[in-house]
Amino acid sequence: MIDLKGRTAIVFGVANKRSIAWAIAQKLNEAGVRLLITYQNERLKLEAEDMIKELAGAEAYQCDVSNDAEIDTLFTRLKEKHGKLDILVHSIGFAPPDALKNPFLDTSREDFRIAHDISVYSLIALSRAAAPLMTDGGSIITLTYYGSTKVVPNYNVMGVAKAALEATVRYLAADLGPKKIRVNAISAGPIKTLAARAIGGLGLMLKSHEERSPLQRNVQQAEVGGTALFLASDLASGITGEVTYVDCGYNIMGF
Ligand code: NAD
Ligand code: 0WE
Repeated sequence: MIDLKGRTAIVFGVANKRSIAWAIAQKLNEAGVRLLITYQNERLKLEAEDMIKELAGAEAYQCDVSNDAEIDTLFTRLKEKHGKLDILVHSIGFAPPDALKNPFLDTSREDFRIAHDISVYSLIALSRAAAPLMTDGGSIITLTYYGSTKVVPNYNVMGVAKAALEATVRYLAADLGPKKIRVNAISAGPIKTLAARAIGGLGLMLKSHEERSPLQRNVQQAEVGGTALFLASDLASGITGEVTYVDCGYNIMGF
């Protein structure tokens, strides 16, 4: 049993109970971590406040990561209220829908900018804001996908953004290593969440994963949560700048 009593985590990217961020929050909570959950906007507020009732001692805050002022306000409040932070989970990705529908060649400058701002730059901004609160060291975890390294039809500009995210993990790990802050990514296999359900052909993709992955099934949110708990814990004290695949082995196959 991993025991993280006395630690505090902030989790970004909870939209509903299917969110990978929610499964991570639950695993951390089971290990005794105090949870601060953030939701993107007013529309998601009630759902978030209702969900955190399941987590002892949890609090919910609003934060749109495309807005520097909101990030600033959030971390000022956290510093006042909690002083110290140990774990940050970044489980956010977004590209405008047209960019995932039209040919990659037609990606507009604005859609490229938005995808990278929300899916990649936000990790830099949040890490910079969190680092001064991680006075005993810390663990920063983000979520990526196989489309960063191989072409997955329709993943398009998100694949380019995930490649940049994985490189960002390495550069942040180098900057923050001297402060004993580790930065890692989990590359999850496809999971039927809100972000994934909006995609046409998800059913076919899940079926093909089931057939082709060594474990012959799809991965579940809770398994990603378990890996996040490990990466957040001292068991992973020697791991930083890495991408850990939690995909039932799909990525190792050549055919
Ligand atoms: P999800 O829809 O539950 O989570 C995406 C979250 O991003 C939502 O909570 C949404 O509110 C948040 N978000 C988007 N724009 C934001 C903004 N401007 N400010 C603050 N929050 C914002 O879906 P999910 O599948 O749990 O996705 C979480 C992460 O996991 C993403 O990075 C995604 O790329 C990654 N991922 C998902 C899968 C999958 O198949 N579901 C696989 C691998 C990686
Ligand atoms: O990272 C993701 C999802 C990212 C995502 C999803 C949406 C849908 C709604 C980013 N932006 C948006 N914008 C929207 O308007 N995944 C890893 C899940 C996913 O998305 C795919 C996939 C998989 C898997 C898109 C195409 C092909 C496969």
